[in-house]
Amino acid sequence: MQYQQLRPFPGDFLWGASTSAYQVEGAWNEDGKGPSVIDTHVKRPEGVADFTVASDHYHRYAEDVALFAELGLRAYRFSIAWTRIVPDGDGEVNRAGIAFYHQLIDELRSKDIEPIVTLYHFDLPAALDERGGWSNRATVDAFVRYARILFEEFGDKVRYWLTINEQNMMILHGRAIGTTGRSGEASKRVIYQQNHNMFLAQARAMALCHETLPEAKIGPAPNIVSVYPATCAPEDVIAADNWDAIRNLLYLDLAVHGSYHPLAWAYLVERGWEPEIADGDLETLTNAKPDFIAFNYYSTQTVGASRGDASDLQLRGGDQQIVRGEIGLYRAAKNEHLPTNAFGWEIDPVGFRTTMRRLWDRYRLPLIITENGLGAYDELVDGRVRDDYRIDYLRRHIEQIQLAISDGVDVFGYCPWTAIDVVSTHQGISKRYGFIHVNRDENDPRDLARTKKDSFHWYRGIIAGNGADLH
Ligand code: BGP
Repeated sequence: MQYQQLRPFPGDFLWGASTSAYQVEGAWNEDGKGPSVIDTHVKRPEGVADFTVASDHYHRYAEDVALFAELGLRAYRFSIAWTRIVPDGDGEVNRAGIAFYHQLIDELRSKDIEPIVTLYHFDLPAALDERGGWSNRATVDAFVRYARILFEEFGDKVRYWLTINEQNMMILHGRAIGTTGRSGEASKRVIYQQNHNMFLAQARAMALCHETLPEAKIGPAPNIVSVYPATCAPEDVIAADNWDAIRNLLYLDLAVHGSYHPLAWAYLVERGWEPEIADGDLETLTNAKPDFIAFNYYSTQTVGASRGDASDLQLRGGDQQIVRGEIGLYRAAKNEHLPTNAFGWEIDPVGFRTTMRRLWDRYRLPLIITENGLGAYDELVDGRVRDDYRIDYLRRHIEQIQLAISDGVDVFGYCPWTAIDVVSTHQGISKRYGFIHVNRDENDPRDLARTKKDSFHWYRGIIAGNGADLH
């Protein structure tokens, strides 16, 4: 639909930005923090930065929050490191870790920045991983206990909670992004049991949040793409539906309705990967109701009918945004209409609108975008980062939010990835996303000085005008 007049962004729209604990904080073993699977198991290619120092936000959070305030952020979406709060996952509580997040949240609130807190963003405590990780149902109890600690500690300061970041990517691409730890080096059957256990953990955390914090809101945060058929051949449409069910709807239906999407379940049964469902599980899943859907959007994906052989598969193996293909199910295809970024991720602003429309159509829950952004090889030249390519990317995506709002979709916030440069999941610090440049490279942490990029000044203007100055 084309409009004569677009609807404005709501007055209380949460213009924000995102990070995650292990990618931004550094201080990986300080003040009592325990190791997570990221510290013990991530295997990086030679010369790619690790997460030990990251962007050193742990020590520089006050300076960073002052910059976020200057940027005009109304919200900041970050994660709490489980291993700072409970170093071994389910034992002693570490007061120093709790104190850090009190300071961070207080700093944000003092500047009128709404904290949006992810409970778990890829960094499972290594001690739990040693005991089977998500294969072990005791990890579900440990997660709920950890959630309870956070709700009790921060419940009077935090209104928006996210359960698990990109559970679907941990299941589908855990090896590529390095989130599996030891327990994830398992068969698909085991991994889909882990998936089921994570759904239980999420459901119980949502129910607990509602019980203990009636004013708070909580939701899941999967990575969602709209899936396009490679052509209008009916077989390609079936393939697109297959992949949509397994990649997106499995996770969304479980979070919202507490039930397995029928096509995804048929797939699991066909492969012999269906999880064991214990007595009471289905009740636990259906009793939990999210208040909103948070989702991360970077691109769409395009697939065709399976040819039944290795030509279905993407040779590079795939990652969060690069579709992999699966024999007998769908074939990875390239969308000739879309450009790609420097890392092979397709760029599709219009697909963003499609994704918002589809989510609203199916679930009728308010939406918040908790990640969206452009990874690029930024260069700091004479104290300036001229990232006009990022401005262009963000502008074109924000325009599509306004179109989706005009279509009648309830979108209440946008938190692009990232507020400040962080270390990428598997491609180092050279793949930058931030509004604020951090002076370091893969091997040398340098002075970690902060510099506002051109996109910082641009986004500040967009927020100040509540999205009215996009064009
Ligand atoms: C998402 C993750 C983030 C983030 C982002 C960009 O999948 O939730 O943690 O890193 O993608 O991905 P990458 O770092 O691989 O470029």
